[in-house]
Amino acid sequence: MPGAVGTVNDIDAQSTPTPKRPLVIAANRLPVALNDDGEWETSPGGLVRALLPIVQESEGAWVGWTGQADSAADIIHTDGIEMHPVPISADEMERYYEGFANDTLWPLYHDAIKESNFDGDDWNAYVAVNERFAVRIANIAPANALVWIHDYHLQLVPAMLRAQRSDVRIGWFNHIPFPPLELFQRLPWRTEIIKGLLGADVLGFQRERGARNFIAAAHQLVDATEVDDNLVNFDGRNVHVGNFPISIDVDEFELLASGRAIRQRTAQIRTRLGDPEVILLGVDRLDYTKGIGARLRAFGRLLDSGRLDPERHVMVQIATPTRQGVELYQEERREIEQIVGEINGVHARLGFPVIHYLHQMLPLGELIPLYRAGDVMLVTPFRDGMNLVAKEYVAAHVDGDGVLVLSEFTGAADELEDALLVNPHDEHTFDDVIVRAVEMHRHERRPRMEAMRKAIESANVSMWARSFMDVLDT
Ligand code: ADQ
Repeated sequence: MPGAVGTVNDIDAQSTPTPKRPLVIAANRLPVALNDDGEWETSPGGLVRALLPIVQESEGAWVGWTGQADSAADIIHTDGIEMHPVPISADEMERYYEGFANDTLWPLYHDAIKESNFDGDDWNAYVAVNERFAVRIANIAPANALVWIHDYHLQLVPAMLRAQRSDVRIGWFNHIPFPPLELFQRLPWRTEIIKGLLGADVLGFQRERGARNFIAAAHQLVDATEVDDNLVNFDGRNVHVGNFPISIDVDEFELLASGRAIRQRTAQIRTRLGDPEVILLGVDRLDYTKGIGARLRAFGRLLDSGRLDPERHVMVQIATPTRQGVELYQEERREIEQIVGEINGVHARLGFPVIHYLHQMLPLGELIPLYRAGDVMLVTPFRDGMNLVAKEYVAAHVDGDGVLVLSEFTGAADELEDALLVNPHDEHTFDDVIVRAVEMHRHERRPRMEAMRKAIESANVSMWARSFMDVLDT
């Protein structure tokens, strides 16, 4: 098997110059939101912070949807860069975004843990929106630009753009897993997707396994041949296929987590929760891939059996609202809220819930003290491309303490080997691992946390961006 190339560990970000060519980013969403005064503001987030300076310095642009159906926004100027909105109608939002992207591709690419909906009209909307993105990029990209397309929403754009602009270099990065051939070939439009992606010069995946899955699919479905390590030939062109594990802004998390206000808030959170011996924490988008229900059930079983004690062990679950227009997400929310109610009904005491559940988006200033207050972090998805929450928890633990329980089905498990790895489908082991985490002595906790902190410090999100750009800019 070919070795991984282009991983963030290989490069030294400081010594890598900003590319000479302009950089155009294309993603489903623009990194902006309307503020209370009706002005566009850049949304916070590690990915945006890593990419914005490169776009600014290179005088590039960003192409994407504003998130509002039927909005006809003109070019948006924020943070010294041009944002080009791609309009999407209410019908397309239902068919392209909620339908094909999030009800067909999302479950299929996550091990088909839920049945995908295969609908020809949704596919047609996906093709139409991808074509609109390609045209917009072709119209605005400076000569010889680097175009970096993000994620599963835009898999047809590479070939569509290549057909219009032969001067630009085209990269695509998949934030979610790329499934094995056996699952991918269920997709009625599998050949179109593979051909769409092969229009790129560089295809990036979170894990080497994703890159291998893509290469196998490209070979089987369109007879693309692997000519060298991480190099696939199709239609007379070579395409680089590699893994580029994404990370977070480690310095920022460490800095924020070390501040006095955050320390005070951390102490306040502990008091508010009734000063339990151990706080177990989950932070996820409310998505069925994240395994929130299985995790809560494990906590409930441990309380039922007396292996955990509601007076000493308390769980906090933060679940961010997400994709609320999709039926599977509405079902997931109902199920999770029922489990929380059942467990609290049996094990809470007046004024002291045993599970504190918030279905809310939180500012970073609240999320970081929660990470710091969490003695045991439970990151247990059934499948996840990377999982940044795991890395954020480790970065926030500037105190060198804390235990991470991490699903082996996340990309992060490749790097965070000193977490307690778990198979969330295996109830018996899952329970044992949680108890082990809760009872772990500080002599074991601290070296494990130290090793995990080293692992993330050697690979931050800027290095990730540079490593991809290095391969694209050749
Ligand atoms: P997501 O599925 O969204 O991302 P993840 O990587 O965990 O998953 O990122 C979630 C982000 O949302 C984190 O930065 C976290 O801090 C934030 N968040 C979660 N709950 C929050 C809350 N209640 N309030 C505020 N912020 C909250 C997709 C893929 C992942 C991949 C990323 C990046 O599914 O596998 O790691 O992209 O490539």
